[in-house]
Amino acid sequence: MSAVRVEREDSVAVLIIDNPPVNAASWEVRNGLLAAVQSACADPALRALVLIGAGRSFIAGADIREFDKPLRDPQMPAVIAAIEACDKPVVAAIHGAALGGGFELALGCDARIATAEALVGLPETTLGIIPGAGGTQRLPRLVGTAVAIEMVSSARRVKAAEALRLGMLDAVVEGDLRAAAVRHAREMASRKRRLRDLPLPEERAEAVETAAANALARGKGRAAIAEAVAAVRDSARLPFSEALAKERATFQRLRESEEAAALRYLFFAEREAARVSGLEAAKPRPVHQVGVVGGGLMGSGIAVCFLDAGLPVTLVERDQGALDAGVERIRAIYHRGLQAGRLSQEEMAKRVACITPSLSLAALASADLVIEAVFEDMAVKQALFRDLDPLLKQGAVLASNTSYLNLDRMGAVTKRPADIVGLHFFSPAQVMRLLEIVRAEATAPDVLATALAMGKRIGKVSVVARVGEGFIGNRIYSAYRFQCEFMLEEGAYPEEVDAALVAFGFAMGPFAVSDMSGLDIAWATRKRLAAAADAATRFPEVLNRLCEKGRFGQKAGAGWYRYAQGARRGAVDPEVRAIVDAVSREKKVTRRVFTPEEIQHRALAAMVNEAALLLREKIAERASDVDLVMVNGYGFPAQRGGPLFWASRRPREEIAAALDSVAAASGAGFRRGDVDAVLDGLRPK
Ligand code: T1G
Repeated sequence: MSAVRVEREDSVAVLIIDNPPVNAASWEVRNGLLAAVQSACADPALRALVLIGAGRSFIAGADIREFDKPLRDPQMPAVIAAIEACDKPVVAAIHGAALGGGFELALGCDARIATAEALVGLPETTLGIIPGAGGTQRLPRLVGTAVAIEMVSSARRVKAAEALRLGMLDAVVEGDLRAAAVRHAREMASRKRRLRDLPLPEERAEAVETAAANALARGKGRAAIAEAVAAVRDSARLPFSEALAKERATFQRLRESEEAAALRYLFFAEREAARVSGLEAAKPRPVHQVGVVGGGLMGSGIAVCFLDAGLPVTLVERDQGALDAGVERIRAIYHRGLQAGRLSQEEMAKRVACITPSLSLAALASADLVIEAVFEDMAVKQALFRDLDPLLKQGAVLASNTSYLNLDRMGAVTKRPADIVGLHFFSPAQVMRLLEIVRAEATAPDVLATALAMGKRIGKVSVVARVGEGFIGNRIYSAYRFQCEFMLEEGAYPEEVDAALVAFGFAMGPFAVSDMSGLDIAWATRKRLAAAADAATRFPEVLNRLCEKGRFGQKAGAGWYRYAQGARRGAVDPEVRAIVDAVSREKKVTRRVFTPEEIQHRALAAMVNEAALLLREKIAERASDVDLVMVNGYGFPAQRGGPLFWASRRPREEIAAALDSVAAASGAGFRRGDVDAVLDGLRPK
């Protein structure tokens, strides 16, 4: 079946784009559209055209799957040029998503009609590219340069009501979209309104400068953001055709970049992560009410995730003080949203009104999903599960926010182990996109399906992990931390390791992160791991020395760095260097200089190796799941695709050499994963 079919309504041709699931503008769609537009424009019996999508959307953008290869002609600019060359008005009828090339096609039309639930935007920079079919030239002619810069650089998806207000749409219609669009096309008669012919709206130069400065600051050196800002600014500096050609050339160049390849990989990895073995026939259980036990930092953030998704939340705490503090934390989160303009006063009031505070677990009797975020101790969690078991209704899902405890042991104290699942949020829970869903031995398929559906509903990137020490993320991050600390004993200093990994793209290095989260937590974990480890396992020493001196990080004014009162950025502390030197002397290690690249490769190779081990143990379902976890939960730079994707693009011998240095540093206890087999699955064919 052709991806584009044409139906006639008297003198109006209706071109229907039909390429499920989201009408991505594949070659078949572009080819079909060009032929249909050219034939309709040449037909004297036709006075106007309407473009409309079949199924759930207009066009979700170019077909991203085609981006690894040279794009086949006709390309989208040719389709749009045919529409602009046509002397009959062409109306875009938008429902669902009109994103990227889909919205650019609509901008190439003479009018844009949409339903209230439509979503429009140019999110190309999230894929490491810029709009390549005229979006950076036609959008400014509708909304002005400053707004266009904000839109293209933020990759924001805009709801129909706001798009209408901004002039991106000509009308938002209720009821039958097609009929409204055909009516609109008829009323346009032979009137063309090509955006390319419109002058840029008058606007204050400083508004454009401010928008550009904000975009570049937000873009933190990301190539696509800088290129997008420059392209939009070209709309005011260059003749239309010249700017259009320049935009396309930039798009093609960025499309072939490593950054774009990495971001495409992550796009599809997110969709792949939702496909979990054994769930093919499983149906999620309905969730209309949620219970959260524990209103601390994590519990309050978790409650906000559900409230933001429109779900009523019963928040339970052990005493009034703690309960009030929990509700206050939620209010504070919304207050910050209000001040930042992310939500209105009404919206805040509506969400806060959906909280039911309670001091009794019995208040959770009608909840469909209950998640605990209480103190991270097995006995405390088992006691809570024992108390909840007889109280919760049949079929309720009972979840734990534990970040490492054994879920099988937690479920074993209840009569409903099949209803138990781990929902491991990352702090701050209402901000961090990652949700590690932990599958216990007994977790029923429909409970796992419920967790995945809930993850999508609250806008998280959900990745399923099996029970194991540190699940996916903490386990890999621990291996990374170990290597970074071993390099201290061999010659590097914390600020050098941090600088090397920030240069690689991490927002913060491991030692600055450690100071922020507190060294005492890692110390407690180390002691627990050391107690269970065999004698051959080597443990780094410097952290212990710092903790023995009470240097627990920012909260203690000193950790790997020293912090002035209230400062969030630490200063290099000679005392730490002295401690590091002393440990090297005690271990009779001759200190040596590390290059930033060696630090990067060694730290990342440790991640890669641990990933190969946990994939072999089936803790994670697939390599791309691991990359999603590290990018969305541990600050791994998205433009690098994740540790496994990054390693799959490096020369084999380079990775092998880095693994050898990890093995040498880790001692006799080191276990080598089958890294090559894992990377071969990702290496370009
Ligand atoms: N290309 C190819 N496949 C796509 C696709 C696309 N653009 N968008 C979605 N899919 C697939 C997806 O992989 C999944 O497949 C299925 O559709 C459902 O998607 C020239 C160059 C539209 C909001 O960045 O944001 O245009 O897993 O699970 O949650 O300037 O998909 O079922 O096999 O995400 O309802 C710009 C990307 C492209 C939008 C729907 N466009 N898509 O969300 O479903 S660059 C985008 C989305 C561009 C031009 C440039 C979302 C959605 P499968 P889904 P959803």
